[in-house]
Amino acid sequence: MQASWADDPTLAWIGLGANLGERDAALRQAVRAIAALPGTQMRRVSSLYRSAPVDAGGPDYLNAVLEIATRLDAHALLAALQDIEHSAGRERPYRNAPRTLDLDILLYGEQCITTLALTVPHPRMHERAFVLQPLAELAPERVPPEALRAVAGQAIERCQDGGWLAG
Ligand code: PH2
Ligand code: MG
Ligand code: MG
Repeated sequence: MQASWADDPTLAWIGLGANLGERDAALRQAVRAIAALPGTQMRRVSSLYRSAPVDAGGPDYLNAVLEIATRLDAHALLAALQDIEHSAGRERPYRNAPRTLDLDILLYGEQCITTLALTVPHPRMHERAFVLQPLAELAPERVPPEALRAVAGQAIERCQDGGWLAG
């Protein structure tokens, strides 16, 4: 059985997205819930971005990235994020369906993880401006400039600085 609790905290970056309901309220509530997880400290949050759906339909998304330090292992963190999505009314009628809240582990320290439940780094993060732009604000060393250039054509607008969290 894998340990779910480590002695030293690991830096992790979480992608937040919503395109249904009160999107900004859902993202704010999610940040509060993540910061309250056991062994977890919120470090920084990116600006808030509005982005057109990529490989998906429905209304525009609000997206941001959150940096945390956590003693939860990656699978325990995933389970906790799924609980938070569920509490926000997340439904999964089909792949990439519009959603009230999506929380994705983008990076978990330097770890590469491939299990049935979880792939880290997030397998599609390098194709998505709505991940790379906010992540580059917090961890530019983890975002190759050529990846940012490759997504430069995607429709995305920075709508608020990190103060969005205060509401
Ligand atoms: N999430 C998806 C699919 N497409 N597009 C945008 N703009 N933002 C998202 O968060 C997003 C998406 C699947 O998780
Ligand atoms: Mg996602
Ligand atoms: Mg997801």
